[in-house]
Amino acid sequence: MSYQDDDEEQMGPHSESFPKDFGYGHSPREANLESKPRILLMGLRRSGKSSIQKVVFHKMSPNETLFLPSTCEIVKDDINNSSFVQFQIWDFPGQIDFIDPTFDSDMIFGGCGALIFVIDAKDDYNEALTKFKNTVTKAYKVNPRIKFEVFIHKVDGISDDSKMESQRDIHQRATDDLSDAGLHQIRLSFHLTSIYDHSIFEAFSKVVQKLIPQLPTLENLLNIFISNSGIEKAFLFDVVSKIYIATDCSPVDMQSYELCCDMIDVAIDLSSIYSTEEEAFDNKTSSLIKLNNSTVLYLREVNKFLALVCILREENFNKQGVIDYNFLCFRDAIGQVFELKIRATKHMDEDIEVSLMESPNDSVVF
Ligand SMILES: Nc1nc2c(ncn2[C@@H]2O[C@H](COP(=O)(O)OP(=O)(O)OP(=O)(O)O)[C@@H](O)[C@H]2O)c(=O)[nH]1
Ligand SMILES: [Mg+2]
Repeated sequence: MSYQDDDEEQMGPHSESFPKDFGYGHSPREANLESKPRILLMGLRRSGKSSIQKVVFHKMSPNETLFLPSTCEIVKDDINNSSFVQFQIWDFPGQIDFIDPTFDSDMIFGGCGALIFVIDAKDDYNEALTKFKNTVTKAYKVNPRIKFEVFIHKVDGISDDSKMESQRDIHQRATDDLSDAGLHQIRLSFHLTSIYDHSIFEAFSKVVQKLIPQLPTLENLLNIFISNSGIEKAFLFDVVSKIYIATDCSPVDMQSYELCCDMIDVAIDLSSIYSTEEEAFDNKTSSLIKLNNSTVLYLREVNKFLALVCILREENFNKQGVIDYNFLCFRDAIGQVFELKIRATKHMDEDIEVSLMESPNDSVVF
């Protein structure tokens, strides 16, 4: 079981300050919707599914979600941020009924990569747990490869003790229910989330990462990069959504993640105000922030959609030349992974993709 600890203070709403034209790209290559991994958002009515999707992928401010109408039919959203992060999110109406014969479970669960089940932690969750059990049982029968992710949601304003208590209780009951149904082999991941802080972005990052076949390569590249550059922590960010698609193997603490998210906001905001270029984020984008605790934050553009954000000690930044040189090697290597994927997609040549997945470290040369 993987857990995400969340003992953060409640934060203010996220910046909505991305320029409007800094949206998701759409290319003809990406038109084939059905072949992309699918993430399903399920859970009871008003548990917060649509809010999560809007806040993470459409820059809606958390307060605006108060006015979201209830979802009446499945809403399919295509996410095209980068070649690494391509998937669809299907937002379900809370009242959907699996027993209904018109519910085509083979089609819905068949191509599904991850199923996020959202449980409102502020509400009585008995009904949610029953629905969870029915949903997982049905989905697992159709497609046992689905990753099941439980978002214990709306934990803002709840004390740390009650958060932990809800998580323990939900975990226990969800696992017991599944064991009773003879499904003890299913692995569940639990995340404490809220749209009012960074926890929802962190949780979504982890869900998306599980769907990226190149993840081991990316992590390996990051490990090599940081160990050769005197860097403490590095995140590879999808700039538009601010989910991180990979990080090095050292543990992630929420504060570092928040700092890096905020840095992206600052860099893009300043760039969109003062830059004479059309795009706020391009191949010359870089940013350096020195904090008053002898820590440096360093951001570099990797490609049109990805940024590398690093945290390091000030004295290690003396060797900026080494860091910059290593970064160029890192960017090249990412380019190679990216090119391989494009080629594999273009020619529909599955061999390339498979060989990339099986020997993910081949292209790593620094
Ligand atoms: N406090 C708090 N409220 C939240 C959070 N996420 C969503 N909400 C609120 O929950 C209410 C319901 O949100 P929706 O996103 O419409 O819920 P839904 O699951 O899509 O509901 P249906 O479409 O009816 O199934 C809204 O008023 C949101 O503002 C959260 O993290 N914290
Ligand atoms: Mg909804």
